Amino acid sequence: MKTYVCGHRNPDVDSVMSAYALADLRRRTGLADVEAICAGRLPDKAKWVFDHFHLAPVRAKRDVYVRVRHLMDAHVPMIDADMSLVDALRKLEASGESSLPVRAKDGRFLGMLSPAKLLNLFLSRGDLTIPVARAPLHHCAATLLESDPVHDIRLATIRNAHNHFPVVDEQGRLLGTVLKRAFAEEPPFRMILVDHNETEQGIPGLDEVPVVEVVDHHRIAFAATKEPIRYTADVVGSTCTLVARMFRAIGERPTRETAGVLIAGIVSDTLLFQSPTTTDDDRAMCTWLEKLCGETAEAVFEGMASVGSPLASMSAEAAIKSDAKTYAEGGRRFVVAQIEETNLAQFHAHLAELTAAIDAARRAGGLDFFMLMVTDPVRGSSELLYRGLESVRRALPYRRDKDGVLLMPGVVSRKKQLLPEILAALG
Ligand SMILES: [Mn+2]
Repeated sequence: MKTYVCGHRNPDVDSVMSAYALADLRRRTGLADVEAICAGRLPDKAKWVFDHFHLAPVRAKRDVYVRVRHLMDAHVPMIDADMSLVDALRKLEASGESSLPVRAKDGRFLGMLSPAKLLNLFLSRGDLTIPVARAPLHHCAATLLESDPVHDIRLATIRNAHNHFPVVDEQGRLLGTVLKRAFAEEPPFRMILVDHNETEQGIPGLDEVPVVEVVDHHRIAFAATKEPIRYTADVVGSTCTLVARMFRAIGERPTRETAGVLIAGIVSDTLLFQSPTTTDDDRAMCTWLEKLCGETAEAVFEGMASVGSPLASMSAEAAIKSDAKTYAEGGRRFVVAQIEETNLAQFHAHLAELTAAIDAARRAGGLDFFMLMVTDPVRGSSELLYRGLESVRRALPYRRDKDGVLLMPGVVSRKKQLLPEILAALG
């Protein structure tokens, strides 16, 4: 039976990485069919980690609802419409089923072959060498769509008189059969939760699937379980710290790649050990993992920080030109450039190169002033690097910080918020 390892909705790096590494550990400890999944879109930083360590990323999955296709019975054969009725009846006999689905040449579902429907044909001594397509077929009403969630149709099928339900895809092509008893069986997969334990925070459909294990570092609000489950929780900075500890506890060494994945989760949740949630155990596990991985925690953290950061990934010259607009207003020529940067620390770290690049661009373009607006779309604020005419800078309504950068809280639009202030400053 399949087991999914999954973190919380709106997944973060710790959720994704702990799922990946725990699936690796469980595979080693003998769980045959285990897959790490991501509850929704894979974060870009997590994608960087998998690329960096040459790993296939975990699969993004919208939900874990049990669907009709999960219940299909592979042992129930299908009858092709051009088969002779005699051969089809032999196949039906051999299958031990009371009826079998018939499919047309183009794959469409035609109806069910059932001896009861053929009684008239037998009694009239009809020719049994005719193709199935010309025999009377049973048209049962309950054809199921493979993508139907089972919870929507369970009651209707259990009440239905038939025991066999043909399953079709969106195009009406026959895919197989679901037997009635499948609806009463346990779901065909299990869940292992990482980095969360509350059902409401989990992947949709979680409440229908048995949870067999939890590894987490959050408050516990887990539902009562029917059977004993494995539950690992502790007050540490990252779920990946707990997974690393579990590797160590049974004498398993993560591969270079899995060690890197675990480091990514730890430094991401602890903000490279700066977060107040950091514990000695986070540092100790990370030191162990660094040896196995051959990369430092700082390097992995920096790599992730460069994702979605134009300042970390391009030169200062390229950054100031990537979205620069030139204006001629009030007898002045000037440029307002804008970049999006979710990590404003990157901006301050690159201030010297950016200033030099801007001054060079001012000289080359004969500009009166040049400003670079660095917008943090997450916080909805910007900071401004201004070079040029002092009179204009002084007339702008923004406070200067100690780096000389102008602070623009709540300002995100160059056109609607910054430009009117510049025009006012030009008088
Ligand atoms: Mn976490």
